[in-house]
Amino acid sequence: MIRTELCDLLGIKYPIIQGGMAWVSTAELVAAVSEAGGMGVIGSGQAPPEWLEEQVAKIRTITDKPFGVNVMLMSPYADQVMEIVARERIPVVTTGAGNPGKYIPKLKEVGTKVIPVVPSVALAKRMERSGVDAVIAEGGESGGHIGEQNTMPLVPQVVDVVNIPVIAAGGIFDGRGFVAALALGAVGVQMGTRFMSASECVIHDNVKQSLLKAKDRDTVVSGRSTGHPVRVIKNKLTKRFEELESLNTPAEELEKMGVGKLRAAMVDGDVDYGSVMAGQVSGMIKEIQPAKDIIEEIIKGAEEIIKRLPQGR
Ligand code: TUI
Repeated sequence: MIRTELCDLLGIKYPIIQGGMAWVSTAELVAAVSEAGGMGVIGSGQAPPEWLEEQVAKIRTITDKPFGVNVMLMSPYADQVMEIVARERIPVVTTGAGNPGKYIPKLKEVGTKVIPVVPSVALAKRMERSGVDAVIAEGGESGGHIGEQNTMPLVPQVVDVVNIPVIAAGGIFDGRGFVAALALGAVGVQMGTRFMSASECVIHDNVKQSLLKAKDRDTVVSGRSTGHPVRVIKNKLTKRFEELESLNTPAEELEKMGVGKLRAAMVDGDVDYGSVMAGQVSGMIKEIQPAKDIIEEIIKGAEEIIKRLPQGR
């Protein structure tokens, strides 16, 4: 049985957090992950606060286990979403795409644990000083909006400079990646893409089929020129972006083109012209299985690896 201080910090059985993905991490998946002993996290993306309230209520009808909310800090609703989080006494908030500093005092006051995603050592240090409970060091192997560093060098550099728990994310898929993360000094992992293949995940079947078909080189980083690079599965949209970037199309025009594309993929199943955000581990997805099986397979795999590892004498 693998337990780490993350289990105690969050009140969960296994040190596995599900990435809070917009249009992907809805009540069904979140409840399934939490019920299975991990930490399910709602992806609030750019959703209005009423949507979040509905999701929270729905989860509470399915499970009494703890769950979290991911707040995408570039959302126009971020302030209102944070108010809901505080009012509903959500146990954990993860944040992405920005610095959650201004929200921390209020969240601490109501007892919500705050765990920001940090793409760099500098932000990790700043977040520790602001009083967060842990950080998620996320490498560019991840799907969606990414920073410049990769997981293997980022995690130990963050571990070396902070005294709070560090969770590893980006490129982690199974027991092998999980043990590697612990070896780098992390107390647990956050996984997004792997949970897109959960049977409880409500994304359109076209996206699940794209994941099942994906090979190692099928994700690309798109939109670097906009300042908000995203890792997605290669398709007609990424090709169009590349062409427009090579013609020096202004960033604002490209940003405009991206509006609504994540929903188009995840909800409507437009895998040609939608933004199919997914990480480099997409190439490892071979089946659709319940979240509980995913979590148990990772833990069992990790335990076997730890037993087999060469013993230092
Ligand atoms: O946030 C994510 N992944 C996401 S957000 C998203 S929606 C979106 N779509 C297009 C453009 C922008 C957002 C899709 N996927 N992961 C966590 C993450 N956070 N990755 C990188 C960061 C990050 C970047 C800069 C965190 C903090 C940060 O700080 C800058 C600052 O203000 O210091």
